[in-house]
Amino acid sequence: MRDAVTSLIRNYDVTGRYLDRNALDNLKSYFDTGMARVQAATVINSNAAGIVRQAGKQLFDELPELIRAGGNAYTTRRYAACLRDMDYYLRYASYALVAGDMDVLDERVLEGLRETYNSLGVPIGPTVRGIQIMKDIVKDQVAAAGLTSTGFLDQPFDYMARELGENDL
Ligand SMILES: CCC1=C(C)/C(=C/C2=NC(=C\c3[nH]c(/C=C4\NC(=O)[C@H](C)[C@H]4CC)c(C)c3CCC(=O)O)/C(CCC(=O)O)=C2C)NC1=O
Repeated sequence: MRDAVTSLIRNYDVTGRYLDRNALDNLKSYFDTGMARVQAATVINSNAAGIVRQAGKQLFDELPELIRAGGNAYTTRRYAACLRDMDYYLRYASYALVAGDMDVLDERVLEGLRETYNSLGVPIGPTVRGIQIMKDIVKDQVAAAGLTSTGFLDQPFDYMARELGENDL
């Protein structure tokens, strides 16, 4: 699992180069956003259950067929599995935000996920929508907590949405 710093070092080490201007600029921008990343993660951590609940409610309001007979989130067990998946996406997004690197998402979340979803008939489009709803809620809450310069917030959510949704939307 990599973060912004280890990824960069790895790239330079492969070719035996010292960190150049470009590398140092990248590092600087990561460190400059470091405190804000930690604060954003703190907002997520302390509201995670509420964020997942609210996102689930909004998703099922938008797409009520998901929880009707025949829908993939119909039955208590599948409803709970759906919210649990949303909670996974949120938790790993918070890790990726702090790491400043999306590698943790590839390694722990996305690997094999499309195949699993396809084999269980979990619809990808609505899952992607659920991830986008969580992104919007997180952005609202982080802004409400008074944090500015949080342009990095979209990244993990967009990354998961894009990787999961690829070819399928
Ligand atoms: C940490 C990484 C990780 C992820 C991401 C993960 C996802 C994941 N979601 C699953 C199921 C599921 N996922 C959903 C999700 C949904 N259904 C819908 O209609 C909605 C659109 C959506 C919620 C937004 C449902 C309903 C199931 C159960 C499907 C079934 O068993 O029929 C399964 C199958 C095994 C199980 O039920 O636990 C996995 C592996 N597991 C992991 O370990």
